[in-house]
Amino acid sequence: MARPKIALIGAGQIGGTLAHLVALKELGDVVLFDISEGTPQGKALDLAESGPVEKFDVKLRGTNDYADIAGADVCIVTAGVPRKPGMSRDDLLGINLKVMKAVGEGIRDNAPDAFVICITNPLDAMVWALREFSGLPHEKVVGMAGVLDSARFRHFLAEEFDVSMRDVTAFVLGGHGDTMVPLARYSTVGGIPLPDLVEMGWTSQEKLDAIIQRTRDGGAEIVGLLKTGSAFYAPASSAIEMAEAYLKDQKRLLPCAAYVDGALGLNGMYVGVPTVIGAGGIERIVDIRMTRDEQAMFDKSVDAVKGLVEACKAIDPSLT
Ligand code: A3D
Repeated sequence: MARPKIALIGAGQIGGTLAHLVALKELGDVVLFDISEGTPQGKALDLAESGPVEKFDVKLRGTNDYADIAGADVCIVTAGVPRKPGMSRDDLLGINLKVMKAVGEGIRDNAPDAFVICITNPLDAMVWALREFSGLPHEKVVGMAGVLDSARFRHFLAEEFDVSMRDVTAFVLGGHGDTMVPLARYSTVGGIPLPDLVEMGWTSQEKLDAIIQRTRDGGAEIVGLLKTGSAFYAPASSAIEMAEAYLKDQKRLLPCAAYVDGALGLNGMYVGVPTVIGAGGIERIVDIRMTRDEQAMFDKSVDAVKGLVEACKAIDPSLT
């Protein structure tokens, strides 16, 4: 059977890391696309030359021509600009919306059967716009944010409790921004919910609140340290987890920016929710119950995403 074809649209920091992970995990052949001439070709060749050492059988090629993504099974989109210190994700909206138009049309014309994972920020608005421009089915276009935000939460919790990250689960929902909603009640260590661990004296409510805030600020913390761009290792790993769930029909339950129409009281919008990813793409949205406080936080996050979508429509009237 032919290897799956994985198109990476954007060959910058995340794009290059994605290509490396795809090769190391032998998930499929890689086409790296970018508008910058030489960048995708150079990265693809450099990575291919690591093959004999790493012992992977994967073809990697770089291109500036959308025709080369033809027939891709998965497209992961990182094209656009990242933020610099002092910028919010929302400051990227104007520039990256134009990029989503070009990318959406490129995917529509060349890889209409692909499962598309968007990473470009501001995430929830960009994945919505990418879906609109591409015209692909909603269940085949999804945004990566919740897996990353939850991974950050899990990392901080594992450090606080001095336990293996493998035994820490966490759930971060809502929009990928300052209003994201880390849900302590649905986050556990070995199945024990965080509020119980506070009662058991494993940590204090103050420390847990600080970890939740650090999770919300997780992207900005890295931007502040790097100064020249934003996080790329953990975002790439998170998107690969989603791509693998699709390619291997794993039915993973992962928080993703998915199109929600009916569940969680939402009518037709993209926002971070628990989903099941399998061969059908987003196969299910998990309609979880929230407490009044959790619902209030989620509603605030939903409103922030709606504001960004309205801003997209104001910039590009073809989006209705
Ligand atoms: P960077 O290293 O700048 O790579 C972006 C690449 O996109 C560059 O190589 C550009 O040449 C290329 N590009 C620009 N315009 C186009 C176009 N029209 N078509 C094709 N390629 C184009 O950035 P990065 O890889 O660090 O980040 C990429 C995006 O991911 C940014 O928007 C970040 O804000 C975003 N990001 C999102 C998360 C989430 O959790 C959602 C996390 C980290 C970064």
